[in-house]
Amino acid sequence: MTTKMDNGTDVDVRHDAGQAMVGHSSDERQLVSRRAFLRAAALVAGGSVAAPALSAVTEHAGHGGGNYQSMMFMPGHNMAGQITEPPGAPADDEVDYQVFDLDVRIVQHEIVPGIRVPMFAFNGQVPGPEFHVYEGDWVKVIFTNNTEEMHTIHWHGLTVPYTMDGVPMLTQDPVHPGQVFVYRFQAKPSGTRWYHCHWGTPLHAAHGMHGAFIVHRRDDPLKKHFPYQRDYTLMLEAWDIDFAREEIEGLLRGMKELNTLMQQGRMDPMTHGLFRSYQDYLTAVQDGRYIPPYLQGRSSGVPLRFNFFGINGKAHPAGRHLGIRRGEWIRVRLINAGDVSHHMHLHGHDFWWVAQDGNDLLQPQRLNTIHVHPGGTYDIMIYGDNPGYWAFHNHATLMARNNGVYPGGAHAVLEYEDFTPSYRPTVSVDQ
Ligand SMILES: [Cu+2]
Repeated sequence: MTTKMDNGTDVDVRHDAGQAMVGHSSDERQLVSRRAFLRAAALVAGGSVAAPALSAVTEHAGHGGGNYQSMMFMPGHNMAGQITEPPGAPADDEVDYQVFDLDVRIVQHEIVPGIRVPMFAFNGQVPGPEFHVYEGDWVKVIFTNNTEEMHTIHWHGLTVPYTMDGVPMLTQDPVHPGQVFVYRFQAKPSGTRWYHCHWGTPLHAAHGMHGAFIVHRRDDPLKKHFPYQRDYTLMLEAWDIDFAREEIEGLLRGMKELNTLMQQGRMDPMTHGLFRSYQDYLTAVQDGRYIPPYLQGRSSGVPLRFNFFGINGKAHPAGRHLGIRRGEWIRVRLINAGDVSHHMHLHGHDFWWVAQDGNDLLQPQRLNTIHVHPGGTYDIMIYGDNPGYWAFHNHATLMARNNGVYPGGAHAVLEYEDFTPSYRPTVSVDQ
C-alpha cells in the first residue's frame, strides 16, 4: 500500500510489520472519543470493579490548571475504567487535534518461523503502528491499557509538555490495567522520532512496546540534494526470549495479586517499593524497614543474553525487502529500540548519512557501515545505481544469528524492482 503524502512523497508501507497511522478526520474524531468513553464505561460495567461510571471519568480538566497528584498512595484506589487527562496541553476546542487510538495487549509475536514469544504490543503488533504527521500538527493519543500490567508512553525526541512525557513516578502515575490515559502534544521538532513504554523498559519497550514517530516537514530541505521518493523505517531490536517469557509470566502473576490488594485497599506502597520522596526511600532503607530487591538481584534479568535480533519485529530470513529502482533515491530511517548497538553495513553501495536523532547533519557523510546505538535514530539516503539483491545487515556477525545459529538477526535486503536477475535469492538457515 502506498500512501500519498501532501508533499508528493510516496510513503511505501508494503513491507512494514505494522500499519502506518494517520489521523482521523474531524467527523471520525468525535467517534473515536466516544468509542474510548464507551469502552471505558464497558470496562467498569463488565469488570469486578465497583466504581460508578461517571466518577470513573477523571477529567483533570485543567489543561493548564488543576491539581494533578499521584493517586498511587490513596488507599483502595482503583484506576480501571478511568480516563485520565492530565493538564499541560490545549483543550479540544483550542486546537485542531489529530486523534489516534493506541492500546497495549499481550500477543504471541513470531520473530522467525517457529519462535513465538509473549510480548506487550501496541495495538497488538511489534513494532507498534508508525505515526506520520507534519511538524506543528497537534496530536492526541488515546491510550488504553488492555493488560494486567502497568505502562506509560514516552515520546522519544519530541519536545512535549512534561506531563505528557510518560516517565512513571516522575511525570505521571503509570497507566493501570483498564485505565485510559490521554496524551496531547504538538508534533515537533521534525525528523525521525519514536515512542516506547517507559515502565519496566528493558522488558516492555525493548521487547515489544516501541514504534516510529515520523514528523515530516512540508518543505524538506534534504530533498534538494536527495530527491527521495520512498521512505522506509527500520526499527532495530534485540531480544532475550527466555527473559521475555519468564518476566511476562512472573509479572502477570505479581500484578494479579497487586491488583487484588489495591482493590481491597490492602496494598502497602512501601512493600512494593513506592515512596513519596527520595528522602522517604533513603530513610526506609537506612532504618531497615525496606530491603531493596536489587540487593539480591533477580536471576531472570541479570545479565540479559540477547539471542534474537531483528528489524521491525522480524529476524532474518523473515526480514523485509527494501524496494528501489535505478535512478531512484530512497530514504531509510534507522531507529534502535533495543539494548545493543547494530552496525549496519550495505553491500554494493555507499550511502549518505543525513540525520541523527531526527536532526539533519550540517554535512552529510558518505558511508557503507553505520553504527546505530541504543535510543538513537539515524537517517540515510541510498541511490539506486547498481541493480541486484543487496544485503543490508548487522556486521557484528555474532549478532547475525538466531539463537546462536548463523545466519539470522537484523538483515534486510535492498531489492531492485526494475531488472531481470540472473541469480534469484534462495534461503539457508544453518551455515
Ligand atoms: Cu509497558
